[in-house]
Amino acid sequence: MKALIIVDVQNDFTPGGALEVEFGDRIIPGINELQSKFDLVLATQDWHPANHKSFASNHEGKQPYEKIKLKMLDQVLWPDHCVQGTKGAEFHPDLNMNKVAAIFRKGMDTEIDSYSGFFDNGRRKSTGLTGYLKEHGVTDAFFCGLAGDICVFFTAKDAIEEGFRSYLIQDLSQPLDHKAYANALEEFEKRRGIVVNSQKIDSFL
Ligand code: VGL
Ligand code: ZN
Repeated sequence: MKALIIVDVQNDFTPGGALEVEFGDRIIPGINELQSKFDLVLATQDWHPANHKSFASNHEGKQPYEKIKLKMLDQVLWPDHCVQGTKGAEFHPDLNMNKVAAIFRKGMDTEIDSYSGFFDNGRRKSTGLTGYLKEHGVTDAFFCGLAGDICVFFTAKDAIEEGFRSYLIQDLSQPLDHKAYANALEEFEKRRGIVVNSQKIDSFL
């Protein structure tokens, strides 16, 4: 059983958004097209309270992209983004959500960030995604979305550790930082993750 997991294709990560990924909207038609090939389609949604500690605005004198320690973990401070209930947190209007069976929200705990759709960055709490996938008999998990070097990468990497065959669809993900993305893909493959192109995905389905 194979599942497609669409990571954080939200307004704030697309052009015009608070934490925009350049060309982040260009992957959406391809993601929509791909969905019909999967029996199970899921999505993750970055979903922060306004007082989230990953926001620079919640630290006196700090600017976005500065680095701090949060609960002993390295934390990049971000512009306010994906605040619960705002337009920026909504899925991009062009993303077809009809086939999406469940949405896994993350980043709700003010004290810790959550790049992966499986766990927070300290691996303290699970979102339940592993249990959901296992209960549905999923063996192979395919990931795409935004941002390629951050939430797509960390989610796909955790999928390997959770015992799934994990595929990262390279052309249907867009990174915030291209150099970080190249490093991330290399690390993903070293850990036996499989980087695929949507045009060649049929041989894996
Ligand atoms: C993300 C930074 C902060 C992502 C989420 O979805 O890649 N990046 N929050
Ligand atoms: Zn976030």
